[in-house]
Amino acid sequence: MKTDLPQSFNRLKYLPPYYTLSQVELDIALDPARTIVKSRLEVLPGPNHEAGLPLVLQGQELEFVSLRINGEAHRQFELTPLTLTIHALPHDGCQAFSVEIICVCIPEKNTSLMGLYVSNGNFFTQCEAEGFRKITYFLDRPDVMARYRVILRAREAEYPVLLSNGNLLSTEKLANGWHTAIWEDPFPKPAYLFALVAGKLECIEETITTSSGAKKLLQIWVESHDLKKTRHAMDSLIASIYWDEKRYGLELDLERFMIVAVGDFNMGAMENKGLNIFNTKYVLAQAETATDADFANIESVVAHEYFHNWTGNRVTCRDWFQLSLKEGLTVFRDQEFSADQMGSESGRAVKRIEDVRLLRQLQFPEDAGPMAHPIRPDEYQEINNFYTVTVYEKGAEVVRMYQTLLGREGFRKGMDLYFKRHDGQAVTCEDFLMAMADANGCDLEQFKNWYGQAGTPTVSVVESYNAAKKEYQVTVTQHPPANVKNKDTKLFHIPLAMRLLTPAGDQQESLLELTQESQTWTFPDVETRPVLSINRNFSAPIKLDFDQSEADLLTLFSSDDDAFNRWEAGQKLAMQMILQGRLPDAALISAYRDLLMDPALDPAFKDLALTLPAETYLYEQCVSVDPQKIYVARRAFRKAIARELRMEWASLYQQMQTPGPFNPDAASAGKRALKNLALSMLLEADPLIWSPMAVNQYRNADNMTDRYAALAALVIQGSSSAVACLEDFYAHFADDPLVIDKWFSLQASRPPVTDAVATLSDVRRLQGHEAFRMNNPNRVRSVIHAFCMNNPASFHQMDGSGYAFWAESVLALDAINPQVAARLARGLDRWKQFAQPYQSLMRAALERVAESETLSADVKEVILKALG
Ligand code: 0A1
Ligand code: ZN
Repeated sequence: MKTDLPQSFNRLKYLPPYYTLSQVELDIALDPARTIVKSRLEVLPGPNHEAGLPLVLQGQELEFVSLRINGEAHRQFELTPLTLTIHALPHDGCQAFSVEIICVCIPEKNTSLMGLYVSNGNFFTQCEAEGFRKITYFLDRPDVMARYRVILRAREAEYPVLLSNGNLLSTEKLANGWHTAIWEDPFPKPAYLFALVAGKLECIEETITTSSGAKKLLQIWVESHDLKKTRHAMDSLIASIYWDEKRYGLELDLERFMIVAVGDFNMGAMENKGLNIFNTKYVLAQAETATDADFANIESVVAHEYFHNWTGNRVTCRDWFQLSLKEGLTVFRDQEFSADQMGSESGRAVKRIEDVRLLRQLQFPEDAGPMAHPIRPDEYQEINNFYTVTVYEKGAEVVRMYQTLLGREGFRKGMDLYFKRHDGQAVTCEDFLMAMADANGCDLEQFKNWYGQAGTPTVSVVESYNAAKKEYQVTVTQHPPANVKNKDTKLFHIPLAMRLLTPAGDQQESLLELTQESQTWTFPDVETRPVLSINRNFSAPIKLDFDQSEADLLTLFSSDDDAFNRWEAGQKLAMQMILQGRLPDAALISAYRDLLMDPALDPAFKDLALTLPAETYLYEQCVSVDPQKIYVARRAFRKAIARELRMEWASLYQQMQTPGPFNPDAASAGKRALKNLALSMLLEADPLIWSPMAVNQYRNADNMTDRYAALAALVIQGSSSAVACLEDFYAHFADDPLVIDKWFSLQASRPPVTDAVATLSDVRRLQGHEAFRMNNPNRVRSVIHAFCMNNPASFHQMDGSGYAFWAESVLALDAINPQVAARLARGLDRWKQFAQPYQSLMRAALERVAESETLSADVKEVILKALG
């Protein structure tokens, strides 16, 4: 292992900048092999300035050409691989001065996809968090905000479109076949929000009028053959703009707002000011090629990036420890938007269930593992590793709790004050909390602890009913998360929505605020023993330790008026039985049957209620995980539901057909979801009988949701028709990379049919396929990540073959794209939780990666923390 200790950054060591910038001028001559970047920076002494301090700029993988200060060549500087330090500044740096730098970067060699890179012949940038320093030497930190004026130059035939942030001032054709475009962004911004795009792209556009009566131009830029797939993204953008006006009084502040799609992208999308850059996966959709889930994801990612225009761009983060300030808040906003778009109360509940399921499946394990961190971390080595489900999804839960505590109106008051105080600034999570507190005249001191402590708290509940006094008591106790016990843990402020369910229905919902370690609440005049419904709508991101009887859980499952808790009771019943190796008993089957056949219930809710807890969530309930045992128990449980409810599945399959043209709205999507659950259950029950119906659906579907669901059901059952359908699917969609990603990921995440080793050999075969690309993140994720992180039963093999494949893949990817490699490296985070021999085999695989001499900072941090 390399012995040099990784550099680590500490939140408490924040210092305001010594120097800051007012104006940035960039002149960029785009050439894949040699892009020349000329910058002119207007530098000012910063809030922390002292006379004589050098100006230290960040730069990475750049070729330095020249430096001028106030127009004169300047030689007093030092270059290191990561910095340019400029000494002997005019007036000791106490007055404004200009810095002009010329440097060169090589976009075509940039496989990290950070900074300036080439994808399918076009240029794109990704600057968050620290990519701008790969374009030019700069004060690359979010609390340095400047106005940008950008001249882009390129050969016109190859790069007819030249885009950057803000407004287009002018364009010009030059004599040598080159052309230029000048862009100016009126809003000061940190470098991480800079973007440029150049190449052969086309757009759809719309002009809308916003609340102040101003006209705004909206554009979505894609390769020309994808234009037909942009309508849904445009509709989502327009809906987001109007929603933000209505819910928060926030108007689009630019004359022009652009979205550009790129096929090579590390993440989902990026909120660069006025020029959002998106992974194609979150822009392109058509009924024939995108599933309902894709449509929903596009709607929420488009909204997310748009909402960042205020929560992230107008008010940004002081430093990267504050990342959740913009991400938690913006995820909360996009969740609320998507919930409203569902168009009904039951739709809102469905969205909430989906969000919580994701949180528990991904964030709870993170919060219990070696990478656990508070939503505002205290320490990091590589900031790219902190774009986590904790910062995003738990961060959103924390923001949601403000709303639960203050009410929607109180939350809105807090938002208004936040913008009034901080528009145009780079601020901290504490500033947000203070705006919420001050706007509502309340004390949120204890609430702060949600920002500083890692781990998921457990809340235990003990109830008692005194029939003689007609009195019900509940005692609630909070326990610090097990993995952070040793530190002096502080108590959380936990909002618990609750209601006592009684036959008379006479008890109202109330909010218990748990601020002490243990509190008891007494309820008088409760005529009969009630059933407690607590943490309704998942009002706090906690683990509930409540030994509720199966009879009470069944009552909740069949009649709780809080849809989230109704779903939750069903999950808990199923989870307990699976972990005990039991099959569903008659009472549960009958509750499932009643729920499925209830005409008043939303089909999307039924689908979620009959979807079992994920294997990885089941792991979290075990002290020592045996992945094969859990897989077998869960699968057997599922098969029992499939068989016992055959008749119901068959009838739902017919009832849930959605005739007429495809509509991606929530109601139709819900019906398709339930229909396709029915199909997969029928195949689970009797694959031989029902496979032909799946083949039929596969062939005749007019949309990807139905086609893919049928194919998946066949592949998962190892049906003899699966091979031919897979071949047909590939032939049909070979030109569409996003659909081919689905083809790869379906095969790589197929659970073991007979023996699991077969899946790994399939994965190796897929890697040798002509369409596999190791440098395209979507493709890599659809094969390698899908197998290692989304197919636990095939991955966790007793011979350690899955782990060996993982180690080999982490190392191979790290040489190409450290961020994508580091995500994969997280796949063994929870190794200590596993039984033998898995645990030792995982450790050996981690050690094998750790031994590499050439690990990136990204992968090194993940691996060393896992082993540490
Ligand atoms: N701010 C973006 C996420 C993002 C972060 C880093 C990226 O490149 C490494 C790209 C996108 C968002 O929250 O959508
Ligand atoms: Zn975001």
